[in-house]
Amino acid sequence: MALAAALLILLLASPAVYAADHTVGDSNGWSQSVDYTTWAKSQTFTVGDNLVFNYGSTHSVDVVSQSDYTNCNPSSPIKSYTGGSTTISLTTAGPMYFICPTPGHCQGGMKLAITVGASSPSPGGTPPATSSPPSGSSSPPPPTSTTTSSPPPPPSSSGATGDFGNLNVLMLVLALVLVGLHACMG
Ligand SMILES: [Cu+2]
Repeated sequence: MALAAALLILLLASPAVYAADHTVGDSNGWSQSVDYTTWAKSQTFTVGDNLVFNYGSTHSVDVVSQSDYTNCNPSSPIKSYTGGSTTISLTTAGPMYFICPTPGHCQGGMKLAITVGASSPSPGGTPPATSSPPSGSSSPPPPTSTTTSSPPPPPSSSGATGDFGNLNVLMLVLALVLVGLHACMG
């Protein structure tokens, strides 16, 4: 029971810790043959995700300001990456701008603007409620027992009102059997 609950909690919590990798340009990578405006629109960027740049030796990745993105100005990058494979983790919500600083490449389209959304809020809605018996169900009438030795019904953890009557009958039968056995032995 406790294990099942723990597993359920783990299952519900897992989407929150899941981080997506966004490969820039998909299979085309970071190159001069991709419309990154269109590509960016196809993605949903969330804090905790990673941006993966794959590129050839003639390219680099600069993180730049919005105006440097707009003007293709590579002279004052916020950060510069080289080496052919760069993974940038998206740690803050808001816009981010990238250009290739190789002369002419940004003007040719190697520029990327993304908007990082805040990490997903707590899982929307409450989990579907487990089946519960209707609260208005009529409870069985109090058992009228003629035997004085009938023990009270033990507290049932299942608590289903439907089982209550059956259990009481069972206990009554059991009590009668016990009384009969006692009479036989005595
Ligand atoms: Cu380039």
